[in-house]
Amino acid sequence: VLWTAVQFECLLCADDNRLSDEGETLAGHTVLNTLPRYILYDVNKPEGFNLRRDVFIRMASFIHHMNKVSDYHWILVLPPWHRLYHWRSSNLVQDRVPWSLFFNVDSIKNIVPVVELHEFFQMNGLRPLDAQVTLQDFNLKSFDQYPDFSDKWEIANCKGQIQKEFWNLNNLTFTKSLCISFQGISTLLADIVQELQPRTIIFDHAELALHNYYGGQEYWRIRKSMQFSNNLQEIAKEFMKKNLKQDYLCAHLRRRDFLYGHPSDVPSINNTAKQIIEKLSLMSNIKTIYIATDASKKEFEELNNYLQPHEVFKFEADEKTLNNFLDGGVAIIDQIICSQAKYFIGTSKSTFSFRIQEEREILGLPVETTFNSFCGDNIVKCTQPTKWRFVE
Ligand code: GFB
Repeated sequence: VLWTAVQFECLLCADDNRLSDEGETLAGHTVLNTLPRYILYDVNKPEGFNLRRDVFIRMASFIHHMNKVSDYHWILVLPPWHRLYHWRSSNLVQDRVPWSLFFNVDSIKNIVPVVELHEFFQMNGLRPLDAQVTLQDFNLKSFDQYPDFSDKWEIANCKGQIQKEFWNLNNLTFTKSLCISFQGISTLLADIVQELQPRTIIFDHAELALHNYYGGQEYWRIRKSMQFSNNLQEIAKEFMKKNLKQDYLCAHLRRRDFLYGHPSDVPSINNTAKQIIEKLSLMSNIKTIYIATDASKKEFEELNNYLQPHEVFKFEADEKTLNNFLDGGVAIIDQIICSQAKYFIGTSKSTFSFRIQEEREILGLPVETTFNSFCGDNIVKCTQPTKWRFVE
């Protein structure tokens, strides 16, 4: 593949700790081809794992676009997973986790030119990045003004604090730093790159850049490439082989901060159990229940009691699995198991549930077994998730 060849060339400049343009001489070698340029990004700190996966797709489409419109070859640097708010095991060090712990990065590389952060450092050394761009919203000037949804960006005064140290790395520095008010799709970022002409650039708050075409062909091509790592797939498979010998229903029950963030979407434990039992009564062939949840132990036990005499399973990581694959890996194991269930019911508005629905679409499971979510306690009209169908 093209970028592998180009990367190889860039290894010449790794010795030198600097990137160079076409024709420059580095350590006695003449670099004939244009060397790649790199785009790094980060996302608003409190955002969870599964929204971040979505932001990756937007940035991957941006990289595809850059490689169509620019004379240079652009590579996206995968932002390490770092101290996510929902990763609660305080005894584990969950800093700067590479994508390869969770994903099959080779599969992603077949579709998107990406490198892990440590690979970028091998190429770039300690050379400062040419630009740090902090994206921010436009100010709404007055209440009576019609909202303007047109795609636009402009260099502006910084509204909030800008990030000084990405992923706690004090050796990642920048030659210049600016704030840009931004509204639009991710490919609009290309205009910023065009203006600044950097060789290396980092965008912060990349979540502000929207999808070019959510649910389109390119979206699914990138999404499909984000396969989970073989190790995690193996652990899930073993668990299923041992425990889930018959057809099972998976319920994803999002609680904790969702109880405050989306109170009307999360049913009480008792009502959750009622909704699961009601579903099962309509499907005579399913008797087993798998629960994926971030609920506390006490809440899970309460749910389990309400669900008796059904057979109820939940994945509990042993110490070794948790140490090796961290909270993020355990969450993915839950997602893999739910993606293969005979029937899935998730939590409304949870991106954790959305990603399971996508996985099931990729697997080609019947649509009516996938796009289902729990109804909140006092909801008059309980809307079900939009059916985002896989397109090839
Ligand atoms: O993934 P996520 O963005 O989904 O964040 P939402 C939820 C995190 O909680 C997951 C843990 O990444 C896991 O770490 N978690 C949730 C679970 N459900 C499960 C589960 O079934 N099993 C396991 N093992 N872990 C949004 C957040 O969460 O909720 C926003 O992204 C904000 O930052 C909002 O907090 C209220 O879309 O559900």
